[in-house]
Amino acid sequence: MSDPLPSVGPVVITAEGLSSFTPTRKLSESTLTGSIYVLGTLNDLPAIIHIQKTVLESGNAAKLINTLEKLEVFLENQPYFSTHAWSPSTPDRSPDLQIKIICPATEIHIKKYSAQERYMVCETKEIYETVVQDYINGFDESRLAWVYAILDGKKEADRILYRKQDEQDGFVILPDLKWDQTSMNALYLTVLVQTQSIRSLRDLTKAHIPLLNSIKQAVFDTVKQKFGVGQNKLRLFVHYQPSYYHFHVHVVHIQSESFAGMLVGQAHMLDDLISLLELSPPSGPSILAQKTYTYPLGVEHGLFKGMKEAGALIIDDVEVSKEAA
Ligand code: G7M
Repeated sequence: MSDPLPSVGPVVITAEGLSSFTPTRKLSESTLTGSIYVLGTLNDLPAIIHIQKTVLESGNAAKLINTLEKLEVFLENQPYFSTHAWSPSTPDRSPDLQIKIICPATEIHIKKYSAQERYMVCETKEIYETVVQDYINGFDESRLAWVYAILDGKKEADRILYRKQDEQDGFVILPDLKWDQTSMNALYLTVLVQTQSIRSLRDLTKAHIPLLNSIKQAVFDTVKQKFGVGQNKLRLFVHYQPSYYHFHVHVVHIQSESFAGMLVGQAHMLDDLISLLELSPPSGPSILAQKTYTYPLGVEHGLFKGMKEAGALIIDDVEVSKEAA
């Protein structure tokens, strides 16, 4: 199908000229970069405008942080804070920045957010029992303070979307730290279970199937009722390894672009977990407890050294033949 360019004179682009841009509709948006493609007309000509903030250069980022005109904190769960911010040029309009703050940040936070080399590891049941379990048992309780503060109603109480009160089967649904509740395509919720007995998906048993199903149903009902988003638009998944060893489920809109934590290897669909539990033997360890997990691990991760010593790192020992080289 041919779609010839209309023959018009030279189009001159100036800030003044753009003031007459009339938007027709949004064509697409990136939840990752916050950029938008808008269709409209410019001097009666159809025009597509892609608008995106320029990538911040590190020197400018610090300057921007020092000179903000206004800041509104919408999540406070010390040391974690999420805010909307206004840079100096836009104090009276909608916030042009979403700033997340960790303060006071620990050495572990610093390592977590530092660019680092990552390697594939293969975690068998034996490696779990000899390396990972010790790591989880030694996990500093204070790192879970934010979770307990939410479950106890001491933090983020006004953000709770749903709460089922029960020692064994209770859970809460609330917006994740990463979501500012402005764009539905970026919807990101977290479900925290009440029980402290499930530290990771390896601890799930057949007995947890009703809990997992009731989480699913409550998420679908809550998201539909509060945000008008249908269950066929949601991805429910669980991390392995997670950052926090208190069982929780991630709920993300399928239009949301990939966070690193949504990649295969780390993200496990909740439905797959339920299915594997259903297929597990009636008694004894579940398939989830016994299976091997393969995932990338950063060299700064607390598990890395132990995994390396236990031989869990996948070795790059493929011999390249002369022809292939
Ligand atoms: O990687 P892991 O599966 O452990 O993910 C933990 C999730 O909890 C991430 O999606 C975080 O963004 C989210 N999260 C972390 N903190 C510290 C908070 C918090 O203080 N409040 C809320 N609402 N979510 C958090």
